Amino acid sequence: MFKWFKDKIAKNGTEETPSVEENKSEEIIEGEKEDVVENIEESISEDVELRENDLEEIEEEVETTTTEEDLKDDFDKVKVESVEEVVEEKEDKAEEKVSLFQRLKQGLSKTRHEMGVKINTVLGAYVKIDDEMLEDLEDILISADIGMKTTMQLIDNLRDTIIEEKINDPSLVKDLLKKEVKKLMNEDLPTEISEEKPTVILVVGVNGVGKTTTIGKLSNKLKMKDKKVIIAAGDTFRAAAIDQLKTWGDRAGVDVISHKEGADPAAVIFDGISAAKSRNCDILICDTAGRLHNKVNLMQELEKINRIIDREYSEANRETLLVLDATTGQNAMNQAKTFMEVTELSGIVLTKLDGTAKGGVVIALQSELQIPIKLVGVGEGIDDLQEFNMDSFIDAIFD
Ligand SMILES: Nc1nc2c(ncn2[C@@H]2O[C@H](COP(=O)(O)OP(=O)(O)OP(=O)(O)O)[C@@H](O)[C@H]2O)c(=O)[nH]1
Ligand SMILES: [Mg+2]
Repeated sequence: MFKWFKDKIAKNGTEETPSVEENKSEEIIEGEKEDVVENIEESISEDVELRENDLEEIEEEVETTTTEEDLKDDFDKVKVESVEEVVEEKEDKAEEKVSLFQRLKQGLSKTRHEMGVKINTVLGAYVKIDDEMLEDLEDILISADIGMKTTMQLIDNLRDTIIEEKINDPSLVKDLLKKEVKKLMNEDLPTEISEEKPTVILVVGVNGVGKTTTIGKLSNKLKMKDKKVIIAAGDTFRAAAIDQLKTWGDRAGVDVISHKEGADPAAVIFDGISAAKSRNCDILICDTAGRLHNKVNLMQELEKINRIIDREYSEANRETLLVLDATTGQNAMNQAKTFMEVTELSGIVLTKLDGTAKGGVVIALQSELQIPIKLVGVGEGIDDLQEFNMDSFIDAIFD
């Protein structure tokens, strides 16, 4: 188009125009100029139109291809990122599970030596299953504090299964025994502690079993789950008990509501409830005294505390956890029976499993009392409290 214009100019500029025609052609030249201008305008507008079309086409192309690809890329990126995140999260959880299990296994090593290792030795010594072998198993279970009643029931059930399924190989017996233990312990019992807002957890048990320590560990555990926790120092028996709880509260970063030594425990719980409400807490944990002279005293005190909670915090979910010291073996069973007579229990915390070979008492407690073990203490550290998992526990003591 510009070439045409250049040609025209060149033509006009180089042609020798006859001078005679000069005057007469002024009009013609003027006309030609107009033609030239018209042509230039036409071609410019054509060119603009063409470029506009090109631009539209390019824009359209860019829009469609880029948007789709970009979207796809973005989507893929998000997909990859979220898959990676999920994988990472799963790996973290698996690692956490493994380390929890290792800690549990380590904590239960004494019980495992008393049970799992001895059971392996007995089963390895027999070529076929007979009554003598079952008697040897019975002795091992009793010495690991599973208790006479639960042991007899386990061995009877095991014998029935062996006969029913016509099993001869002693190496299969351990897995059968694990299955029988699980059945007897009743997998359907609710093992989780209520964490729904608002919840009151009353912690009871005789002195020295680990109530205060458990409260400290549990507060920390709940706090790590972003729960707002508050503690009421309901054991007013000794000033040291209140100080001990405050130390745990500091460690876990949780406030402790307390009165002076000798104050009415129910009044402390009352203040604890008010604080839990006004500070918008999720969970209130109440310590109680274990040093009560007799069953009547214990019953009266727990009744009073329960009345206060019912009256002042009726909307709260309730947990009453009985703390038992695993090192006391069958004595823990007797304590549980006493507490069941004075108050309703929603779960058991079994402490000091790390220091005993009597971990089998877990099986007896849950089977005979049908109260779920909810937490187990496997050491004195703040992280040494675990949610009870029946499968992990059984694996940790039998394998
Ligand atoms: N090894 C071990 N020691 C524990 C565990 N739980 C608690 N203890 C220890 O047991 C002792 C008693 O614990 P406390 O928490 O004071 O017991 P308590 O029931 O509050 O006792 P009172 O306040 O006297 O009624 C402390 O030395 C704790 O460190 C555990 O799981 N393993
Ligand atoms: Mg205490």
